[in-house]
Amino acid sequence: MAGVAWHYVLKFIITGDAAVGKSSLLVRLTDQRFLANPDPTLGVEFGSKLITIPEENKVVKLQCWDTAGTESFRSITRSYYRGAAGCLLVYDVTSRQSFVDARSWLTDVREHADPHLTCILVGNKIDLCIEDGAHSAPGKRRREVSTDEAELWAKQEGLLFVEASAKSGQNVEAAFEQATRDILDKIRRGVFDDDRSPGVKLSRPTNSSLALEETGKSGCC
Ligand SMILES: Nc1nc2c(ncn2[C@@H]2O[C@H](COP(=O)(O)OP(=O)(O)O)[C@@H](O)[C@H]2O)c(=O)[nH]1
Ligand SMILES: [Mg+2]
Repeated sequence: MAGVAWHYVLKFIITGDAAVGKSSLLVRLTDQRFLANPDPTLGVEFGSKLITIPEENKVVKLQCWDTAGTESFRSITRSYYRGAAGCLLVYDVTSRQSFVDARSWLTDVREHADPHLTCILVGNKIDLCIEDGAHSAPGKRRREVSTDEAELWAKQEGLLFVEASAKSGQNVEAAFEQATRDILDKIRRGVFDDDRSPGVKLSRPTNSSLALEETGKSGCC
């Protein structure tokens, strides 16, 4: 891998109800920190992170887009979803409503994004849950969505699944890695290509490894 900054650039989108922790997951991924009182996201925010997938001997640059806009006006979604290879569909394990609403976010994703996009369902805020049988404690909440129920729904919908905490950092990088492995597998199988993945370009450099580059690369990343 000498001299190679990255082998692939993959665009990820993060979607789900307001306050489920989308921005916090992105900040945890890119900055390894957690803000108890983050500013609400204005429009679309962007974060970038290099990750290594050792068994593939590949370095991948994740470009992650985090929204607020779609929470109140979903009309910008088309441009937001365009070219995304991966999606984090986030709900809060202590909010049943956010899990119910994940269905309509998934409908939006299916309507606007590449049909081959890899989507991972992320149950966030597991650090908040009161353990089974434990009494309530300050700052803790009852879990409203069981792991089994979410896992079953994810399976039915063909989604990957993980529970995570932006606060503790548990499973945050793992969520992105799991989705990235799945995307790399699709690239290997030729699922993503120039015609079917607008905004994403596949090319074969001379060293015969596949490179995935965004077309019309902007200066932001
Ligand atoms: N305890 C806990 N709080 C979280 C977690 N993720 C986010 N939060 C809090 O939930 C609130 C909303 O988070 P934010 O990232 O702005 O949500 P967004 O609207 O989906 O982007 C903030 O007060 C965060 O500090 C988590 O994993 N655990
Ligand atoms: Mg936000």
